[in-house]
Amino acid sequence: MSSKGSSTAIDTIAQEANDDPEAGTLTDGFHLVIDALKLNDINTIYNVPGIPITDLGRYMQAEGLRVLSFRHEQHAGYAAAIAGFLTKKPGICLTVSAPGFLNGLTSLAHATTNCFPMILISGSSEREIVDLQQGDYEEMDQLAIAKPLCKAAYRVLHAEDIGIGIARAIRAAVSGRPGGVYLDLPAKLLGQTMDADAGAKSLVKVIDAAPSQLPAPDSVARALKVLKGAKRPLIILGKGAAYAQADNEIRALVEKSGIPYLPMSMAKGLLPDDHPLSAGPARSLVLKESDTVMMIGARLNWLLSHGKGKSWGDIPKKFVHIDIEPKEMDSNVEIAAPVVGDIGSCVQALLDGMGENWGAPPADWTDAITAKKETNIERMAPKLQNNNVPMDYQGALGVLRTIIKERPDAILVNEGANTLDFARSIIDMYKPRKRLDVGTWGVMGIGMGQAIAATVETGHPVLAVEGDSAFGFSGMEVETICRYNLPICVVVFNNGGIYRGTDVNPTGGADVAPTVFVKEARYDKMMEAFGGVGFLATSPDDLRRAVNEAMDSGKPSLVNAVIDEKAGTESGRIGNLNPQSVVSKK
Ligand code: ADP
Ligand code: TPW
Ligand code: MG
Repeated sequence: MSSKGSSTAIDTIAQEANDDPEAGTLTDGFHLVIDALKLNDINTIYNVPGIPITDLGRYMQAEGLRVLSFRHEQHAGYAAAIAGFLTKKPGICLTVSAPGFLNGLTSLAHATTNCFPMILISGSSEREIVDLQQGDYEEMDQLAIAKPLCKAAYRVLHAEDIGIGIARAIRAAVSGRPGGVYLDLPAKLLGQTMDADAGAKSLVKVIDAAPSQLPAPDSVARALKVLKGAKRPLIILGKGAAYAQADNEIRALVEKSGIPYLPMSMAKGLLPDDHPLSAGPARSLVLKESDTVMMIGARLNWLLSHGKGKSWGDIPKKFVHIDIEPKEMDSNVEIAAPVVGDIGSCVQALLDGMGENWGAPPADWTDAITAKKETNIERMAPKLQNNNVPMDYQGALGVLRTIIKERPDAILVNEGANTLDFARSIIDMYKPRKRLDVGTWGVMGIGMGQAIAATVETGHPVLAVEGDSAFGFSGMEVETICRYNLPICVVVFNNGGIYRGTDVNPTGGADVAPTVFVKEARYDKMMEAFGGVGFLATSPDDLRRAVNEAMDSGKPSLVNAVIDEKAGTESGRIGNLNPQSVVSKK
């Protein structure tokens, strides 16, 4: 590394201290970072080593932190982001400068978009050289680049500010609406020294990092009034509700009010999907026919068609919206009763306000939902039991549905297009925060990072259900899974391509179509290459045997599940979002 640049006051003091036999012991930037993290109960680091943070990772491990090295920063970042979701503590991703930082930045932006607390800590080059653009090793103005993509971004220049810098990063990540925070640590900072006692005193333990935010009493009264007037009420639970860990309060609210609920993808299992008040299998009906909708930790974004349009039908709706972020209110439609606060406090306030004799919604509403659910479930049942070869999505997912029912503690990670959409509706979840997926962006590549963090943070086994394209984005992390010997079973839904494996190049040229992969690829061999167990499954019976064996063994495993290459549809269930050419579609 370059040694150019002026020395700081701290360096000078430290040098004098070293020369003085009477002086106390010294600490340095490396150890202040570690001590600050430990003081705040942050014990796991998802990283990729290199200049200038290789030794930081080594010292972290020496000091008892768990340091997990990935093959690419994006996956370390997705791991950190989902660790934040699962634990309500910021997940930490540690990267090198410029390219490593940029690789991590995608996942930091993802964390922010999904409201997951995460801190991306990147080493950076010499400020003096970067700011004059003199071409330092991996030169980049990382702080400026990170700023628009995260909730907050900080840089620490002096060792004595490390404690404050980390405290600010933690508080920014978890308080209010959680999100991603960038923390820039220049190489020179890590080597700075200072008196150890003064260093210890400079550290900050963050007290009450995410304080309760109680809703205003009149907002609660207004919400109760709107709910009381409802003839066809509906609750929508989003991943903010899962994040809040107010599981008992939410369940009590649903059951006391008797209001049917629809879980968003990552809120599945907050109440078990087979709960009598689940309206999951009657989704279209409840969106169209409801007259009052209470959103709890879910945004009216594209995933809910912005709260209007065809899927919401013609019946005017009144919205009650519980969220910690005041700006979320009226983001897409008028909110009749905004309730701003943390979900635990808001839901408890509603429960208190409902009293003992709240009463159930009109029976014609709940009966209509139950009837629709039963019809849909009955219609689906035989499809889920089919034993077709090659497998279709229903046959393969019918098997995995049973496996999750039998193993409700396992965490399901899921990405792909058809593989995602079918799995989300077919696989029932029974416990909170057991379903992790592509989130708000529908991003491909979260799979292995999420799988790794899910088991590391919770100790539970993981079943990762992956489209073959989706898996490819993070496939090299199977080495990471094997290296740490993690109880992860990856099932690759191998239909030979993106959406389908059947596209052809219309010109007849040598290149295959843009959506098509190598035929009969053997993803199972990738896991075997690193000492894990590979399985090939061509029928639902094979799949059942393989996944059960893998989950029983707890060994890193990959099941290559051969799916009919004709079975999928373009973009799964969101093909309508593709723009259409007026010229032709060949
Ligand atoms: P989904 O994709 O499941 O619909 P979203 O990510 O759109 O969910 O919405 C999550 C919402 O939850 C965000 O608006 C966020 O501000 C909110 N949120 C997150 N944590 C809390 C909390 N503890 N209390 C209240 N709201 C929260
Ligand atoms: C970072 C676009 C959405 S879904 C998908 C892509 C490439 C893959 C679908 O194929 P898969 O599933 O996984 O094989 P299946 O069952 O339908 O065949 N880059 C990023 N994110 C997204 N969403 C894309 C591209 C996309
Ligand atoms: Mg595919």
